[in-house]
Amino acid sequence: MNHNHIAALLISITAFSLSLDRAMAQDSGAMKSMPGMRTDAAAAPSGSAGAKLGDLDISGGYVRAMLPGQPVGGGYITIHNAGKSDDKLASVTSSSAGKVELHEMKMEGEIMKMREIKGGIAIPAGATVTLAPNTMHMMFKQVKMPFKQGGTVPVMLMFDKAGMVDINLPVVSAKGN
Ligand SMILES: [Cu+2]
Repeated sequence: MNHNHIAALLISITAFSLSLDRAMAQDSGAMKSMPGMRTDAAAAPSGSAGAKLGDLDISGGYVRAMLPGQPVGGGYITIHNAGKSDDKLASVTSSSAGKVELHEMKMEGEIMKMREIKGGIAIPAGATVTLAPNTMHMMFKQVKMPFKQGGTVPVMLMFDKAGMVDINLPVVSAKGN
């Protein structure tokens, strides 16, 4: 994908969400007055999992079903730190995978690449950190049984301050919905 293609893609996405906003605004006056309303492609699918752990509000957790032959799985989650001290997602483990790594997506020249985030993900006081497609994800390696839509994948999240929490992440479609 070259820069022109990316620019064209961004323009078409913007045009799409603009026309969608307009359509919704026309659809009902009530919707217009909802400031939180967004056409957000990275929104977590319905049925996603969460938990409360100390000052942390964890929500929107899910994994994607794995396509045949796909060796690794991807998972996403949102963490809000309502407390006054910084925290950090230090590591993730799962009984469904030999190991779970934290990865980030980065443009290297014109190619989107992922790489491991060493040392965990900072969750600053007051911040909301979202692991979402195109930003960060949990990468499941040495997966025992390929993730199937409708199933669940148990994870244990370990935070430096808040401690650890078990969450069962639902498996949604490979497309993420
Ligand atoms: Cu990855």
